[in-house]
Amino acid sequence: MSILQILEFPDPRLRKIAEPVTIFDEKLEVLIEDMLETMYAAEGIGLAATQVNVHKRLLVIDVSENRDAPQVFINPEVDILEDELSEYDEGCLSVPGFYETVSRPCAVKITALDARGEEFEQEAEDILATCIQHEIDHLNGKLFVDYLSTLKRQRIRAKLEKEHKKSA
Ligand code: QAP
Ligand code: CO
Repeated sequence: MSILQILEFPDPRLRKIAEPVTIFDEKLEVLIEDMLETMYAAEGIGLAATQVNVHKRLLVIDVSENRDAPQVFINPEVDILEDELSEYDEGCLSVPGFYETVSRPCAVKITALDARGEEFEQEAEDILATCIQHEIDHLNGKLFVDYLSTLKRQRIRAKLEKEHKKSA
């Protein structure tokens, strides 16, 4: 297993639209294991393939307290179950050090494939609903900072660019 490098905002590769997964092979299983390992090592609750520069429609999530309940969603589709919105302080492994409040539908139904290509459905609310929507946004080239004001987004961008220059 290996820990993968996570792209950071404003890297333009985070804007790519991911392609559906069509091949369910050993290589996909290795990618899933590596994404989980990378997410746990970074102490994240969700990671989309886009963030590790793989432009395929898959994401991993673990919102459990004990960090022992990994979930994999391949080619996920989201249906909004309730118009009500919930607010969460969102962060992102691709936007390290920044958290801002974002509103999203509070209850969703996800249809996705598992690692073997079998379809499943799952209803989600609270943090899981927020996290899945956040991760699916990544697959569409979208980041949580896109929901903020231009001013806030530009401040975050400037601070991260400065840090990237320092460590380059
Ligand atoms: C998305 O984000 C999410 O800045 C997943 O220094 C986050 O796992 C959905 C992280 C919150 C809903 C609520 C961020 C770790 C992890 C950081 C993450 C950091 C270290 C973010
Ligand atoms: Co993210």
